[in-house]
Amino acid sequence: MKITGIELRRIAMPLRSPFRTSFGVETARDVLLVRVVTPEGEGWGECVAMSEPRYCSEYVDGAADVLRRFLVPALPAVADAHAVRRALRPFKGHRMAKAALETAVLDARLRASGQSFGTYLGAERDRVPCGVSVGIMDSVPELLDTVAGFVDEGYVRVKLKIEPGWDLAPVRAVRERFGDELLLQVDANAAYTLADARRLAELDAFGLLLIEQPLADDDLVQHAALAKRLRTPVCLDESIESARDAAAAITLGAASVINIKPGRVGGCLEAKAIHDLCVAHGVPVWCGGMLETGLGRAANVALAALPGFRLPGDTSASGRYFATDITEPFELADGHLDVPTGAGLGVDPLPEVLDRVTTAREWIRL
Ligand code: OSB
Ligand code: MG
Repeated sequence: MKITGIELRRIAMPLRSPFRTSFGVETARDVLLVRVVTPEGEGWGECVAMSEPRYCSEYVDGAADVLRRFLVPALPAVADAHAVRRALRPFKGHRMAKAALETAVLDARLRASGQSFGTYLGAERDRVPCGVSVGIMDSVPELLDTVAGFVDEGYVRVKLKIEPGWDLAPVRAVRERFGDELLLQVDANAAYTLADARRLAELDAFGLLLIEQPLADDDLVQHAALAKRLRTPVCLDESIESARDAAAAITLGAASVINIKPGRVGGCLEAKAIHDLCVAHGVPVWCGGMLETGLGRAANVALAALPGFRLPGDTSASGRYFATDITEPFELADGHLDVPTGAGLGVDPLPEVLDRVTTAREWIRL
């Protein structure tokens, strides 16, 4: 498949409500989309980098820069996803930028051959159970109202964002209000240190599914030490950028569950490799999210249908994030999202919506 050009398109998507984590508050999603154009058709990839390098070192302007300066010029003349992955390997890091480009090429390929992402990746389900990630709030009553709304909508699992000062009280309140049956987990986005182990162990009383990324991204050794002091399973997000990282974390005892985000690990191929590794080690995985639009969501939902994804993911419906998505909205039915069955990602950007939210376009001819 010959690529004739690449479009980098920047869009601004207002969030329905501010999303607060231990690393910052998001009120709008600033998204870079990659469109690959070939004689046989086009393909799309969504870059999950955020405006500022707070979740990880990548950020949207940096991703656009590395794409136009290094990654796009390195594309092989005849591109398939594996060849793209090999061609990008010499450039260190920038996994979110690489993932967007790899996804766009894979999408173009699969659209041309009529195969869906799900089928290509090895999906074994036609719908996936969905959880919801709930940001840090100003008060516990406000949190309880928000969680009640999501539970009423049918979400099968709730994840609470935590940080020092917003941990035991909100978890206790949600448990008391919604009972022991609610599947509940927490995500600290690296806000604690090992000195907080005693406090984190108090979360053991609440029967959480897992605690996600309690400590620093680059500290597997301390996560292993913490895991020994908790009954709550430790899950890693930010720490896992590759299958090698996942293997190290499992070997060290730093993680007994892994959150897989295709963007964070450099694309669906690496995500699948992590999945396969975890299945081989009996480690459950689930599909995380980065507040994606329908394009990124389609890839996540396809991935989440693989057999090792044994826990509900942060694959919420479009309406949890945006008043209007750039694709047909993903809608929750009985707590699940359907895995798209159409060719490639199986969803298309709606041209009028896309144009309305576009803030910049750049065409790179190859
Ligand atoms: O840590 O999982 C995270 C959103 C942005 C950046 C990091 C994270 C998140 C979420 C929300 O928790 C996941 C989603 O609903 O897309
Ligand atoms: Mg996380």
